[in-house]
Amino acid sequence: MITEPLIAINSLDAVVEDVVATTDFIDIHTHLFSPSLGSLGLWGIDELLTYHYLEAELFRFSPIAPEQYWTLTKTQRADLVWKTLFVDNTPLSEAARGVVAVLSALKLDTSAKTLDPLRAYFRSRNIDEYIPHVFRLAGITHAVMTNDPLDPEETALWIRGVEPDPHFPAAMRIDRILNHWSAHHAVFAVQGYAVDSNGNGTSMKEVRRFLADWISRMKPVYMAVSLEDTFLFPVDDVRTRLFREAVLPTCREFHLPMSLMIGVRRQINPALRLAGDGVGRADMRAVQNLALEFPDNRFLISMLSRENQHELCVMARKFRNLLPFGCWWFLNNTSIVEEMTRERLEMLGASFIPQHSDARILEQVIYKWRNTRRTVGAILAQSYKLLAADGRSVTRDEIQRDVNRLFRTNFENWIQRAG
Ligand code: FIX
Ligand code: ZN
Repeated sequence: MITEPLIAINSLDAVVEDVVATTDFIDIHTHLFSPSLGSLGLWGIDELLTYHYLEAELFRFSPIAPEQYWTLTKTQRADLVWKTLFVDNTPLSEAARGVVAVLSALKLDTSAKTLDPLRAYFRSRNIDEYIPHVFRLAGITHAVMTNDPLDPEETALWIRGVEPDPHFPAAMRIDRILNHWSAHHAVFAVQGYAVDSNGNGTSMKEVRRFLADWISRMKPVYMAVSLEDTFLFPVDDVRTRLFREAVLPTCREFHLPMSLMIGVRRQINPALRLAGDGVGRADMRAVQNLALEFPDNRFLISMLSRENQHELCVMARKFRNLLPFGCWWFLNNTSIVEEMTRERLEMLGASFIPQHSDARILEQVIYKWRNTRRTVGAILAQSYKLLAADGRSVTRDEIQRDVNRLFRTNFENWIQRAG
Protein backbone atom coordinates (compact mmCIF):
# COMPACT_ATOMS: atom_id res chain seq x y z
CA MET A 1 0.00 0.00 0.00
CA ILE A 2 1.71 3.24 -1.23
CA THR A 3 1.22 5.96 1.47
CA GLU A 4 3.75 8.48 0.15
CA PRO A 5 2.33 11.14 -2.19
CA LEU A 6 2.62 10.34 -5.87
CA ILE A 7 4.68 12.88 -7.79
CA ALA A 8 2.68 14.95 -10.31
CA ILE A 9 4.02 14.63 -13.87
CA ASN A 10 5.07 18.32 -14.07
CA SER A 11 7.00 18.03 -10.76
CA LEU A 12 9.04 15.02 -11.85
CA ASP A 13 11.93 17.03 -13.33
CA ALA A 14 12.47 18.92 -10.08
CA VAL A 15 12.08 15.89 -7.78
CA VAL A 16 14.39 13.68 -9.86
CA GLU A 17 16.94 16.47 -10.10
CA ASP A 18 16.83 16.87 -6.31
CA VAL A 19 17.14 13.16 -5.60
CA VAL A 20 20.05 12.83 -8.05
CA ALA A 21 21.72 15.93 -6.59
CA THR A 22 21.41 14.78 -2.95
CA THR A 23 22.45 11.13 -3.44
CA ASP A 24 26.14 10.33 -3.08
CA PHE A 25 27.47 7.96 -5.75
CA ILE A 26 30.13 5.26 -5.87
CA ASP A 27 32.69 5.91 -8.62
CA ILE A 28 33.45 2.34 -9.69
CA HIS A 29 36.42 3.01 -12.02
CA THR A 30 39.04 5.76 -11.69
CA HIS A 31 42.80 6.14 -12.05
CA LEU A 32 42.95 8.05 -8.77
CA PHE A 33 45.05 6.86 -5.85
CA SER A 34 44.58 7.11 -2.10
CA PRO A 35 46.99 9.46 -0.28
CA SER A 36 48.77 6.39 1.11
CA LEU A 37 49.98 5.73 -2.45
CA GLY A 38 51.69 9.11 -2.43
CA SER A 39 52.75 10.75 -5.67
CA LEU A 40 50.87 8.25 -7.84
CA GLY A 41 47.82 10.42 -7.12
CA LEU A 42 47.54 13.40 -9.48
CA TRP A 43 45.80 16.72 -8.69
CA GLY A 44 46.09 20.45 -9.35
CA ILE A 45 45.94 22.74 -12.38
CA ASP A 46 49.06 21.47 -14.21
CA GLU A 47 47.79 17.90 -14.07
CA LEU A 48 44.26 18.99 -15.09
CA LEU A 49 45.60 20.78 -18.18
CA THR A 50 48.04 18.05 -19.26
CA TYR A 51 45.23 15.44 -19.17
CA HIS A 52 45.60 13.29 -22.32
CA TYR A 53 42.10 14.24 -23.54
CA LEU A 54 43.28 17.90 -23.69
CA GLU A 55 46.66 16.99 -25.18
CA ALA A 56 44.87 15.26 -28.05
CA GLU A 57 42.88 18.47 -28.60
CA LEU A 58 45.98 20.68 -28.24
CA PHE A 59 47.62 18.99 -31.22
CA ARG A 60 44.57 19.92 -33.33
CA PHE A 61 44.93 23.64 -32.56
CA SER A 62 48.64 24.17 -31.95
CA PRO A 63 51.37 23.87 -34.61
CA ILE A 64 53.71 22.31 -32.01
CA ALA A 65 55.01 18.86 -32.95
CA PRO A 66 54.40 16.14 -30.34
CA GLU A 67 58.16 15.45 -30.11
CA GLN A 68 58.77 19.11 -29.27
CA TYR A 69 55.85 19.17 -26.80
CA TRP A 70 57.31 16.27 -24.80
CA THR A 71 60.59 18.19 -24.36
CA LEU A 72 58.69 20.86 -22.37
CA THR A 73 58.32 20.73 -18.57
CA LYS A 74 54.86 19.87 -17.20
CA THR A 75 54.41 23.55 -16.23
CA GLN A 76 55.32 24.68 -19.76
CA ARG A 77 52.95 22.09 -21.25
CA ALA A 78 50.13 23.27 -18.99
CA ASP A 79 50.80 26.90 -19.93
CA LEU A 80 50.64 25.97 -23.63
CA VAL A 81 47.40 23.99 -23.25
CA TRP A 82 45.79 26.83 -21.28
CA LYS A 83 46.86 29.50 -23.80
CA THR A 84 45.86 27.41 -26.84
CA LEU A 85 42.56 25.89 -25.70
CA PHE A 86 41.31 28.41 -23.09
CA VAL A 87 42.72 31.83 -24.13
CA ASP A 88 43.33 31.77 -27.91
CA ASN A 89 40.28 29.53 -28.45
CA THR A 90 36.92 28.98 -26.71
CA PRO A 91 36.93 25.88 -24.43
CA LEU A 92 33.93 24.22 -26.11
CA SER A 93 34.91 20.54 -25.88
CA GLU A 94 33.63 18.30 -23.06
CA ALA A 95 37.15 18.00 -21.60
CA ALA A 96 37.91 21.72 -21.83
CA ARG A 97 34.53 22.69 -20.36
CA GLY A 98 35.40 20.27 -17.58
CA VAL A 99 38.39 22.34 -16.48
CA VAL A 100 36.21 25.47 -16.44
CA ALA A 101 33.61 23.64 -14.34
CA VAL A 102 36.29 22.56 -11.84
CA LEU A 103 37.69 26.08 -11.50
CA SER A 104 34.22 27.55 -11.00
CA ALA A 105 33.31 24.86 -8.42
CA LEU A 106 36.49 25.79 -6.54
CA LYS A 107 35.48 29.46 -6.87
CA LEU A 108 38.56 30.26 -9.00
CA ASP A 109 38.95 32.54 -12.02
CA THR A 110 37.84 30.60 -15.13
CA SER A 111 39.32 33.02 -17.65
CA ALA A 112 42.65 33.99 -16.12
CA LYS A 113 45.26 35.00 -18.69
CA THR A 114 48.04 33.19 -16.81
CA LEU A 115 48.04 30.20 -14.47
CA ASP A 116 50.18 31.62 -11.65
CA PRO A 117 47.29 32.74 -9.39
CA LEU A 118 45.65 29.32 -9.89
CA ARG A 119 48.90 27.50 -9.13
CA ALA A 120 49.15 29.41 -5.84
CA TYR A 121 45.71 28.14 -4.84
CA PHE A 122 46.54 24.49 -5.53
CA ARG A 123 49.96 24.79 -3.85
CA SER A 124 48.20 25.92 -0.67
CA ARG A 125 45.93 22.85 -0.48
CA ASN A 126 46.43 20.20 2.24
CA ILE A 127 45.65 16.92 0.43
CA ASP A 128 44.11 15.23 3.47
CA GLU A 129 41.53 18.05 3.79
CA TYR A 130 41.29 18.66 0.05
CA ILE A 131 40.24 15.12 -0.98
CA PRO A 132 37.10 15.10 1.22
CA HIS A 133 36.29 18.61 -0.05
CA VAL A 134 36.55 17.48 -3.68
CA PHE A 135 34.52 14.31 -2.97
CA ARG A 136 31.76 16.47 -1.44
CA LEU A 137 31.73 18.78 -4.49
CA ALA A 138 31.53 15.70 -6.74
CA GLY A 139 28.92 13.97 -4.59
CA ILE A 140 30.82 10.69 -4.31
CA THR A 141 31.74 8.60 -1.26
CA HIS A 142 34.12 6.15 -2.94
CA ALA A 143 36.53 6.22 -5.89
CA VAL A 144 37.66 2.74 -6.92
CA MET A 145 41.32 2.83 -7.92
CA THR A 146 43.14 1.01 -10.74
CA ASN A 147 46.03 -0.91 -9.20
CA ASP A 148 48.59 -2.85 -11.22
CA PRO A 149 50.51 -5.59 -9.34
CA LEU A 150 53.16 -5.55 -12.07
CA ASP A 151 53.73 -1.78 -12.15
CA PRO A 152 57.21 -1.38 -10.62
CA GLU A 153 56.50 1.97 -8.88
CA GLU A 154 53.18 0.84 -7.45
CA THR A 155 54.39 -2.66 -6.52
CA ALA A 156 57.18 -1.19 -4.40
CA LEU A 157 54.65 0.88 -2.43
CA TRP A 158 52.30 -2.07 -1.80
CA ILE A 159 55.16 -4.38 -0.76
CA ARG A 160 56.37 -1.68 1.67
CA GLY A 161 52.79 -1.62 3.04
CA VAL A 162 49.87 0.63 2.07
CA GLU A 163 47.34 1.80 4.64
CA PRO A 164 43.92 0.76 3.26
CA ASP A 165 41.65 3.79 2.67
CA PRO A 166 37.88 3.09 2.81
CA HIS A 167 37.21 5.90 0.32
CA PHE A 168 39.62 4.43 -2.24
CA PRO A 169 38.83 0.73 -2.69
CA ALA A 170 41.42 -1.09 -4.78
CA ALA A 171 40.78 -2.87 -8.09
CA MET A 172 43.40 -5.28 -9.40
CA ARG A 173 44.21 -4.42 -13.00
CA ILE A 174 45.87 -7.29 -14.87
CA ASP A 175 46.42 -6.01 -18.43
CA ARG A 176 50.14 -6.86 -18.24
CA ILE A 177 49.32 -10.47 -17.31
CA LEU A 178 46.52 -11.12 -19.79
CA ASN A 179 47.57 -8.89 -22.70
CA HIS A 180 51.37 -8.85 -22.47
CA TRP A 181 52.33 -12.22 -20.97
CA SER A 182 55.41 -12.67 -23.11
CA ALA A 183 56.72 -9.22 -22.13
CA HIS A 184 55.92 -9.48 -18.41
CA HIS A 185 56.05 -13.12 -17.33
CA ALA A 186 59.66 -12.59 -16.25
CA VAL A 187 58.50 -10.24 -13.47
CA PHE A 188 56.80 -13.22 -11.84
CA ALA A 189 60.17 -14.91 -11.38
CA VAL A 190 61.50 -11.73 -9.75
CA GLN A 191 58.61 -11.88 -7.31
CA GLY A 192 59.27 -15.61 -6.70
CA TYR A 193 56.71 -17.36 -8.91
CA ALA A 194 57.77 -20.19 -11.26
CA VAL A 195 56.16 -19.50 -14.63
CA ASP A 196 57.38 -19.86 -18.22
CA SER A 197 56.94 -17.81 -21.36
CA ASN A 198 54.36 -20.23 -22.84
CA GLY A 199 52.36 -20.54 -19.64
CA ASN A 200 53.22 -24.23 -19.32
CA GLY A 201 54.31 -26.37 -16.39
CA THR A 202 53.45 -24.79 -13.06
CA SER A 203 52.61 -21.43 -14.69
CA MET A 204 48.86 -21.43 -14.20
CA LYS A 205 49.11 -22.67 -10.59
CA GLU A 206 51.77 -20.05 -9.90
CA VAL A 207 49.68 -17.28 -11.47
CA ARG A 208 46.84 -18.32 -9.18
CA ARG A 209 49.24 -18.13 -6.22
CA PHE A 210 50.45 -14.69 -7.40
CA LEU A 211 46.87 -13.40 -7.72
CA ALA A 212 45.93 -14.82 -4.31
CA ASP A 213 48.91 -13.12 -2.68
CA TRP A 214 48.10 -9.79 -4.29
CA ILE A 215 44.40 -10.14 -3.40
CA SER A 216 45.37 -10.45 0.26
CA ARG A 217 47.69 -7.43 -0.12
CA MET A 218 45.37 -5.10 -2.08
CA LYS A 219 41.97 -6.46 -0.99
CA PRO A 220 40.48 -5.46 -4.35
CA VAL A 221 36.72 -5.17 -4.90
CA TYR A 222 37.12 -6.64 -8.41
CA MET A 223 39.72 -7.70 -10.97
CA ALA A 224 39.90 -5.82 -14.25
CA VAL A 225 41.40 -5.82 -17.72
CA SER A 226 41.07 -3.67 -20.82
CA LEU A 227 40.96 -5.62 -24.07
CA GLU A 228 41.56 -4.61 -27.67
CA ASP A 229 38.74 -4.45 -30.23
CA THR A 230 40.02 -7.64 -31.90
CA PHE A 231 39.77 -9.64 -28.64
CA LEU A 232 38.28 -13.09 -29.17
CA PHE A 233 37.50 -15.87 -26.70
CA PRO A 234 38.26 -18.75 -26.78
CA VAL A 235 41.31 -18.95 -29.02
CA ASP A 236 44.37 -21.17 -28.79
CA ASP A 237 46.61 -18.81 -26.85
CA VAL A 238 48.05 -18.22 -23.39
CA ARG A 239 45.44 -15.51 -22.66
CA THR A 240 42.54 -17.94 -23.07
CA ARG A 241 44.35 -20.37 -20.79
CA LEU A 242 45.06 -17.62 -18.22
CA PHE A 243 41.35 -16.71 -18.19
CA ARG A 244 40.25 -20.34 -17.91
CA GLU A 245 42.87 -21.79 -15.56
CA ALA A 246 43.97 -18.86 -13.39
CA VAL A 247 42.03 -15.59 -13.50
CA LEU A 248 38.37 -16.69 -13.51
CA PRO A 249 38.88 -19.57 -11.03
CA THR A 250 40.62 -17.09 -8.70
CA CYS A 251 37.71 -14.66 -9.08
CA ARG A 252 35.31 -17.43 -8.06
CA GLU A 253 37.52 -18.52 -5.15
CA PHE A 254 37.71 -14.95 -3.75
CA HIS A 255 34.19 -13.91 -4.81
CA LEU A 256 35.47 -11.13 -7.05
CA PRO A 257 33.75 -9.88 -10.19
CA MET A 258 35.86 -9.65 -13.36
CA SER A 259 35.68 -6.30 -15.15
CA LEU A 260 36.15 -6.42 -18.93
CA MET A 261 36.66 -3.08 -20.72
CA ILE A 262 36.69 -3.95 -24.39
CA GLY A 263 37.34 -2.07 -27.63
CA VAL A 264 40.51 -0.02 -27.19
CA ARG A 265 43.12 0.16 -29.93
CA ARG A 266 46.23 1.04 -27.99
CA GLN A 267 48.70 3.49 -29.48
CA ILE A 268 47.26 4.04 -32.94
CA ASN A 269 49.39 7.20 -32.86
CA PRO A 270 52.32 6.55 -30.48
CA ALA A 271 53.64 10.12 -30.87
CA LEU A 272 50.75 11.29 -28.68
CA ARG A 273 51.64 8.85 -25.88
CA LEU A 274 48.59 8.36 -23.55
CA ALA A 275 46.57 10.50 -25.96
CA GLY A 276 47.47 8.09 -28.78
CA ASP A 277 44.89 5.35 -28.07
CA GLY A 278 41.88 4.76 -30.34
CA VAL A 279 38.72 2.67 -30.54
CA GLY A 280 37.35 -0.15 -32.63
CA ARG A 281 34.14 -2.10 -32.78
CA ALA A 282 34.57 -5.45 -31.04
CA ASP A 283 33.14 -8.86 -31.86
CA MET A 284 30.90 -9.44 -28.84
CA ARG A 285 30.84 -13.20 -29.25
CA ALA A 286 33.87 -13.16 -26.91
CA VAL A 287 31.64 -11.74 -24.15
CA GLN A 288 28.87 -14.17 -25.08
CA ASN A 289 31.26 -17.14 -24.84
CA LEU A 290 32.71 -16.00 -21.50
CA ALA A 291 29.25 -15.41 -19.98
CA LEU A 292 28.07 -18.80 -21.22
CA GLU A 293 31.15 -20.84 -20.24
CA PHE A 294 31.46 -19.21 -16.77
CA PRO A 295 27.94 -18.83 -15.37
CA ASP A 296 29.37 -18.69 -11.83
CA ASN A 297 31.56 -15.71 -12.60
CA ARG A 298 30.15 -12.20 -12.51
CA PHE A 299 31.38 -9.79 -15.12
CA LEU A 300 31.35 -6.00 -15.17
CA ILE A 301 31.29 -5.04 -18.86
CA SER A 302 32.10 -1.74 -20.56
CA MET A 303 32.40 -1.51 -24.34
CA LEU A 304 34.34 1.42 -25.80
CA SER A 305 32.72 1.50 -29.24
CA ARG A 306 29.37 3.24 -29.71
CA GLU A 307 28.49 0.51 -32.22
CA ASN A 308 28.69 -2.19 -29.52
CA GLN A 309 26.20 -0.60 -27.08
CA HIS A 310 22.95 -2.06 -28.42
CA GLU A 311 24.48 -5.52 -28.65
CA LEU A 312 25.68 -5.20 -25.05
CA CYS A 313 22.14 -4.40 -23.89
CA VAL A 314 20.80 -7.46 -25.72
CA MET A 315 23.62 -9.64 -24.34
CA ALA A 316 22.87 -8.48 -20.78
CA ARG A 317 19.22 -9.51 -21.28
CA LYS A 318 20.47 -13.03 -22.05
CA PHE A 319 23.12 -13.39 -19.34
CA ARG A 320 22.44 -12.17 -15.82
CA ASN A 321 26.11 -12.58 -14.93
CA LEU A 322 26.81 -9.52 -17.11
CA LEU A 323 26.50 -6.05 -15.56
CA PRO A 324 26.97 -3.24 -18.10
CA PHE A 325 28.65 -0.17 -16.67
CA GLY A 326 29.73 3.29 -17.69
CA CYS A 327 29.99 5.37 -20.82
CA TRP A 328 33.71 4.74 -21.13
CA TRP A 329 36.28 7.30 -22.41
CA PHE A 330 35.32 8.43 -25.97
CA LEU A 331 31.67 7.72 -25.06
CA ASN A 332 31.70 10.07 -22.09
CA ASN A 333 30.07 12.91 -24.02
CA THR A 334 26.59 14.23 -23.23
CA SER A 335 25.08 13.34 -26.62
CA ILE A 336 26.24 9.70 -26.37
CA VAL A 337 25.58 9.33 -22.63
CA GLU A 338 21.97 10.38 -23.33
CA GLU A 339 21.61 7.82 -26.12
CA MET A 340 23.21 4.99 -24.13
CA THR A 341 21.32 5.71 -20.90
CA ARG A 342 17.94 5.94 -22.63
CA GLU A 343 18.55 2.67 -24.47
CA ARG A 344 19.78 0.90 -21.33
CA LEU A 345 16.73 2.04 -19.30
CA GLU A 346 14.43 0.90 -22.10
CA MET A 347 16.11 -2.53 -22.35
CA LEU A 348 17.40 -3.22 -18.83
CA GLY A 349 15.31 -1.09 -16.49
CA ALA A 350 17.55 0.00 -13.60
CA SER A 351 19.75 -3.15 -13.77
CA PHE A 352 22.96 -1.44 -15.00
CA ILE A 353 25.54 1.12 -13.77
CA PRO A 354 25.14 4.33 -15.83
CA GLN A 355 28.55 5.84 -15.37
CA HIS A 356 32.04 5.87 -13.90
CA SER A 357 34.34 8.88 -14.08
CA ASP A 358 37.64 7.32 -15.25
CA ALA A 359 39.18 10.35 -13.52
CA ARG A 360 42.97 10.48 -13.75
CA ILE A 361 43.24 13.77 -11.85
CA LEU A 362 41.44 14.21 -8.52
CA GLU A 363 39.38 17.31 -9.37
CA GLN A 364 37.99 15.70 -12.54
CA VAL A 365 35.39 13.86 -10.44
CA ILE A 366 33.74 17.28 -9.91
CA TYR A 367 32.84 17.90 -13.57
CA LYS A 368 32.44 14.30 -14.68
CA TRP A 369 29.79 13.65 -12.00
CA ARG A 370 28.17 17.06 -12.52
CA ASN A 371 27.76 16.18 -16.22
CA THR A 372 26.42 12.74 -15.36
CA ARG A 373 23.87 14.09 -12.87
CA ARG A 374 22.68 16.61 -15.44
CA THR A 375 22.40 14.09 -18.29
CA VAL A 376 21.25 10.92 -16.54
CA GLY A 377 18.88 12.89 -14.27
CA ALA A 378 17.06 14.31 -17.29
CA ILE A 379 16.80 10.88 -18.95
CA LEU A 380 15.48 9.34 -15.73
CA ALA A 381 12.84 12.08 -15.33
CA GLN A 382 11.79 11.47 -18.94
CA SER A 383 11.34 7.76 -18.17
CA TYR A 384 9.12 8.51 -15.15
CA LYS A 385 7.02 10.85 -17.29
CA LEU A 386 6.52 8.09 -19.85
CA LEU A 387 5.56 5.71 -17.01
CA ALA A 388 3.08 8.27 -15.63
CA ALA A 389 1.64 8.79 -19.10
CA ASP A 390 1.27 5.03 -19.37
CA GLY A 391 -0.79 5.04 -16.15
CA ARG A 392 1.51 4.67 -13.13
CA SER A 393 2.88 7.57 -11.08
CA VAL A 394 5.82 7.16 -8.71
CA THR A 395 6.71 8.35 -5.21
CA ARG A 396 9.93 10.10 -4.16
CA ASP A 397 10.95 6.91 -2.31
CA GLU A 398 10.69 4.91 -5.51
CA ILE A 399 12.83 7.45 -7.36
CA GLN A 400 15.34 7.36 -4.49
CA ARG A 401 15.39 3.55 -4.61
CA ASP A 402 16.14 3.59 -8.37
CA VAL A 403 18.86 6.23 -8.06
CA ASN A 404 20.46 4.29 -5.20
CA ARG A 405 20.32 1.17 -7.29
CA LEU A 406 21.89 2.75 -10.39
CA PHE A 407 24.70 4.59 -8.60
CA ARG A 408 25.31 2.44 -5.48
CA THR A 409 23.55 -0.85 -4.79
CA ASN A 410 23.90 -2.49 -8.23
CA PHE A 411 27.65 -2.27 -7.69
CA GLU A 412 27.60 -3.06 -3.96
CA ASN A 413 25.50 -6.17 -4.57
CA TRP A 414 27.67 -7.26 -7.47
CA ILE A 415 30.90 -7.13 -5.47
CA GLN A 416 29.27 -8.72 -2.42
CA ARG A 417 27.58 -11.58 -4.25
CA ALA A 418 30.28 -12.33 -6.85
CA GLY A 419 31.20 -15.98 -7.53
O1 FIX B 1 42.03 1.39 -19.81
C1 FIX B 1 41.53 2.30 -19.13
O2 FIX B 1 41.23 2.16 -17.94
C2 FIX B 1 41.28 3.63 -19.80
O3 FIX B 1 40.29 4.29 -19.09
C3 FIX B 1 42.55 4.44 -19.84
O4 FIX B 1 43.55 3.71 -20.43
C4 FIX B 1 42.42 5.75 -20.63
O5 FIX B 1 43.70 6.29 -20.82
C5 FIX B 1 41.57 6.78 -19.97
O6 FIX B 1 42.04 7.54 -19.15
C6 FIX B 1 40.19 6.90 -20.33
O7 FIX B 1 39.44 7.75 -19.85
ZN1 ZN C 1 40.22 3.77 -17.10
